[in-house]
This record gives sequence, C-alpha cells and structure tokens, in this order.
Amino acid sequence: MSQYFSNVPVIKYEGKESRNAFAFKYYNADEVIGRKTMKEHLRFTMSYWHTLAANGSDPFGAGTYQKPWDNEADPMKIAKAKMEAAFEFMNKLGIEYFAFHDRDIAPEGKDLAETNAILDQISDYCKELMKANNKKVLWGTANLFTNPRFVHGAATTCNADVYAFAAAQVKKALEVTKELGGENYVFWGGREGYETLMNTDLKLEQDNLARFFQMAVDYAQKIGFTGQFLIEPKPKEPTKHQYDFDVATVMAFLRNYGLERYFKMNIEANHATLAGHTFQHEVAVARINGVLGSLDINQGDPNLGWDTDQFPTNIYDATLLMYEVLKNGGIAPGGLNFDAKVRRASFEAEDLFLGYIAGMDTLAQGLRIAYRMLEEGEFEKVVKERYSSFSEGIGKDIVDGKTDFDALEKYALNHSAIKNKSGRQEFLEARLNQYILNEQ
Ligand code: XUL
Ligand code: CO
Repeated sequence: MSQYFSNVPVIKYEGKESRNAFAFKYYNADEVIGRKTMKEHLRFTMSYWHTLAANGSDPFGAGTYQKPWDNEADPMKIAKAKMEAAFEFMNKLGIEYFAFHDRDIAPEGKDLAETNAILDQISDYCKELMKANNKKVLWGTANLFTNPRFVHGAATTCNADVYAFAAAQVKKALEVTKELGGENYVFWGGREGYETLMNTDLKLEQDNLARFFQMAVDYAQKIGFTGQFLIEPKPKEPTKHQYDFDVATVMAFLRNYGLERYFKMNIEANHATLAGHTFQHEVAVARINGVLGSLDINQGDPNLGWDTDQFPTNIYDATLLMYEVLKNGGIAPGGLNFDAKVRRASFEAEDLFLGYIAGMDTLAQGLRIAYRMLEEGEFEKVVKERYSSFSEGIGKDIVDGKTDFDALEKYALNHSAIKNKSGRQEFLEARLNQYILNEQ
C-alpha cells in the first residue's frame, strides 16, 4: 500500500503543554472518564467525502487541495488510492470509524448496472482494508444530490423515473452498508425540498418521501440489515426549503406517517445553526424524545448564512454538546462524525490532520469539562430547584394529571399573590465559564 501522508507521523497524545502541531493536547484515547475511555465516549468518525473526495472548490474558483491519491487517469485506480489514503489517515489519527456516500468510494459507470458492479468491486476492497486495519463503518448513505438527474430532488422529485432510480440507489447502498457491517444508515435529504410553491405539489412530495422511507425500512428488514436508520435534518441549502427542517419537523413528519419507531436523528451542528437553533438545542430535543442517534460535528460561521462545515473548535459549544451526550448515556451506536472540511486556503494534505486534531482535542476537552459539570451536579440541582413547585402540592397534582381547569381556578383564586424567583442566567453563564476555564 502506498503512503500518502509520509511526512505526517502517527498522532500521539502529548498533553496540554505540548507545542507539537502533530500531537493531541487534550484527546487521550485510553484515558478513562467515568466508566468509558475517551475513545469509547467520542466514537470519532472520518467523513469520506470531506476528507478524501472534496477538492476545495467554491462557486468562484477551482479546487485547491493537494490530493496525492488523485493523480491517476483511471477512476478505479483513483478510487483504490483514495481508499488506501483513507485508511492511512484513520490509522495515523487513531480513528476507528468512517462514514461514506456510495459515490464517495466508487465512481459511476455508464449505467446503473455498471455503477453497481463498480461499487461492489470497491466495497470488496474496502472490506479487506477494514479487516486488515481494524476499522468500522459508522454509517453509509446514498448520494442523491450531485448527479444532474436529481435536479428536482430524489424521493420528492416530480419525475417518477428519477424516484425509481433513487430507490434503486438506496437499495444498493443499503446492501453495501450491510456488507461492510455499517452500524447505521443515514438519510440526508440532499435535494428533498422546494424552491417555489408555484410549481410544487407539497402534499404529493411529502407523501412520496414517506413511501420512500417505508420501502427502505421494508427492504432493510428483508435483507436483515439491523443498523439504526437515521434522518439528518437541515433547514435549507441546497433547496430554499428542505423538508427535514429540524429535529421537531422530522419528528412530526415521522409521526404523521407512522414511521417514528424506525428512525432516529443524525444531528449536525451547522444545520442546527442554519435553522436558528443551537446545536445543544437540537441535541436536547432529540434526547428528551428518545431519538438522539448520531452527530455530524462541525461548526458554522455566525457571520455567514451557509453551511461552512468548519472543524469544531469552539470549546463552549463542545462542552454543552458533550453535556447533552453524557446526559443521553452516550451516543452509541452513533458517533461523532467529522462532517467538516478544511478551508480552501488550507490546501496542504497536512492541513487535514491539523483540522482533525483541532476538532478531536476540542471535543475531548468538552467531554472532560461536561463530565465534571455533571459529576458536581450544580446545574442539574439548579434546574431541579427551579421546578420544585411541581414536586408537591398543586404542582404535583398537575404533573400527576389530577387537576382540571375548575380545580386550578379554585386554587388560583386562593393563591393570587404570586411570588417568582430569579432565573440567575448571568450567574449560571459565569459558572459555566469557570468550569471551562478552570479545567485541568
Ligand atoms: C450536507 C451534509 C451531508 C450529509 C450526508 O449538508 O451534511 O454531508 O451529512 O449526506
Ligand atoms: Co452532515
């Protein structure tokens, strides 16, 4: 196997005093936090598309990334080289999982049959490398957005032939994901949404999307794929209005069509912020509803209104994210997938490592801080105390379903001198800063 990152060493943990760019300062894979190692808590995952397939192009300019595995004329040779580079990359960073779209790992052929045959060939090679390098698939998915045939969408297209093609593609992607032992399968509605209601049958498109999901569930059962199905919400981009807007919208959709027991959520930070939410909000909504499946970790730029997919370096957000993950009892069988890319000007192959190191260190430190916050229980105590009126008297009757409007009115007439307490937000935010800044 060729080496594509020969000037990058295996990345080791050197601790927070280290000034070595190619070392972890905070991510110590085997360090035990609570009952799990950092590696088990974080389940870091390499995204195949941003790491190996992307080239740094933007709407104004061509690709800039140096990609030493992309120098062959034959697309099959490139696919294999790319895969070898992927395993070298994961090995050097100590990442055990990867996630992929069908089209990230294998090129398209002249028609669907040839495309499927190519995918099988590459997937066989992938299986070999996974075994030799001890790697696992967090999730697979189908790319139903890049090819121009998906111009009007895939499962929500106006063209039934395209719908059938998309179904065939998902069928194959499910088979490949199963073959590679994928622990989850993701649906991100690439172009499932609309631009204008002047040409859109909203009801038919959503009904068709539900039919598509149902057929995917049925097919997974038929072939014995037992991985978790995930839907990844996103409010906009590429379409003006994506159907899977946010966690709450997806939950309502699934419940509307009786699909809720089959799906959990793959929540992405930058998608949350595009929806006007914090990442913590989306993760918390999923957690309290039992649908927190997996996480696409990245961050957006608050000054830009698009999905910039930057590496997560904000320790404040990372801490609050890990706070939710710990409260969820962990993220498995999901993981923390780096749906993140280096900036166009960070074009050297080494920059990919620096991006991952930055992200892994940030999440690792967020985990340490969040663990301590939960262990000390200060914030949880504040919340409990804030709602203590619901653990006794009339509040308990409300929670136990023992009241009605007549009873509440009677109570209110006798208790109209209401006393409220401060929410102490500023104090709590300052305490959070203390946890972040004083962490060893
Ligand atoms: C796009 C996005 C995708 C999905 C997988 O915004 O997040 O990369 O994660 O299709
Ligand atoms: Co994503």
